[in-house]
Amino acid sequence: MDYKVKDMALAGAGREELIISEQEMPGLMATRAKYGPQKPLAGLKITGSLHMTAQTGVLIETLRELGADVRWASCNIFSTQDHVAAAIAEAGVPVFAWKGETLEEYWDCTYRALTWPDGSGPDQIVDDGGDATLLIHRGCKAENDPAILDEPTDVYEMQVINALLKRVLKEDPRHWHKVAANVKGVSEETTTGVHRLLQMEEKKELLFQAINVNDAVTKSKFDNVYGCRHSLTDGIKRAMDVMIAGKVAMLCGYGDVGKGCAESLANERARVLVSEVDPICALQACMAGLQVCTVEDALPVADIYVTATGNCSVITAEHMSKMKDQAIVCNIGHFDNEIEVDKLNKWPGIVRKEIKGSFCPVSRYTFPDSHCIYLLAEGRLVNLGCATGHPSFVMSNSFTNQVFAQMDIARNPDRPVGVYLINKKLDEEVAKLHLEKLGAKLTTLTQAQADYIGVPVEGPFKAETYRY
Ligand code: NAD
Ligand code: 3DD
Repeated sequence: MDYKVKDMALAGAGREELIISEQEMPGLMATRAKYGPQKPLAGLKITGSLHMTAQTGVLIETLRELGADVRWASCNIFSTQDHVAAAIAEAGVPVFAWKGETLEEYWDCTYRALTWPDGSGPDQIVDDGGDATLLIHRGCKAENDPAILDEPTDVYEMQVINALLKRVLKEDPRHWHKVAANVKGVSEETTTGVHRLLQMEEKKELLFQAINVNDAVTKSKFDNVYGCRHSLTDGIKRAMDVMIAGKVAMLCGYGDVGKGCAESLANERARVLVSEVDPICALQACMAGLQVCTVEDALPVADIYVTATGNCSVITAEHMSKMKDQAIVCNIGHFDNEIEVDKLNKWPGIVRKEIKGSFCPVSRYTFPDSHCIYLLAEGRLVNLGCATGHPSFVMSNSFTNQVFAQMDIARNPDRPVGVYLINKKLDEEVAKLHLEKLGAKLTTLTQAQADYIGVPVEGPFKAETYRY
């Protein structure tokens, strides 16, 4: 079977979920209506590595409506909604995803989503965090120098990737060079994935063009902010079912995601503390009435910890050893290295008990001094590991940008290697597609007004460099 999901019997329920999501994703549905007949993606093989949720299901079926031949894997071991994955498989899409994958299964799913039955790879990629892009790039490096796969590493996930690449190398020593040569470009969904692309561009290692979807205003100032505002406390409440009101929450990072998380926690009437390294973001937190302090300052008082930085080791094992009894610790950043989970698991005398299984991962860690902390989703993003992520309407903005980016790559397959932004006019078109659903009515500039503020009557309305 050219798919692998949890249980095909769930497909009916998944289809119902997709029907609900379609009603809440006007941008994607309008894009299907407008561009579907032209089939702008016809003949193109597209691999997706993006959380296999109901919202992503609507994205997948939009790409197919535009003519693409799609294969899909999730970009996180806990974020798949199994009933939706079954519905997408039933619709004929090779999807390789289920909630609770092991790391070995996860990377094998990514490899299968990148590999068509004839052994060829994709023309284009939709990536979220850069794992599909990483596998191609590390594969090419390993084909040039197989010894890198034997370099010692204490990062277990890298050991898993190396083992997979050794297996592929044996089957075809030039597989990844052939795949990379055919890829016309990738559109990257998230902040951390864009950071990875920019680092590769800086080191002149990037092998194909990349569209930075994250920094479209209608993505990062919506999904990252309002999506997390909706889904952070959803994840915490489903995991722990504790009262958030009146509790002290320590939020690490006050960027786009952090701003949404602060609102999410404040809406539940938590008292929110913020840690930041950027003085401007720290000052913004102060202006929002939040106390800016360090994690160490919070240890005696905080009941809930949330990391939202895209950085590593923000909450250390040492921190957790000094937290209040019953503290709740979670991450909403893309990767699981914001919290030192490996070191926590190796803490002398620590006792770990899994509470709820992979449908909502919660672990209780008891320290030798008998205090315990609760770690949600094993330090992976809590809104998708313990809940269903952002709602459809806000994801419709992100994913309409994804479809625009995929069409842009299809129109410009030979664009020079580099990382590119989506232009402001398209960004504003995405916003326009979502206003009617909310009953919003735009005002039209007169020519005199347009001249006065120096913009075209039809926009774009703010300079590309404007910081929202
Ligand atoms: P951002 O760059 O806007 O914000 C990150 C903030 O963290 C910055 O202000 C930075 O100064 C701060 N920071 C960095 N290191 C820190 C440290 N050690 N201590 C305190 N603060 C620190 O990024 P963003 O768009 O907010 O994304 C944050 C993370 O969330 C990324 O990994 C992104 O990929 C991910 N993300 C997750 C979701 C989700 O649904 N779970 C959605 C969007 C983005
Ligand atoms: N992300 C959050 N909720 C999601 C959902 N319901 N479906 C798919 C992906 C979802 C993650 C996105 O916010 C992604 O854009 C990111 O991590 O930036």
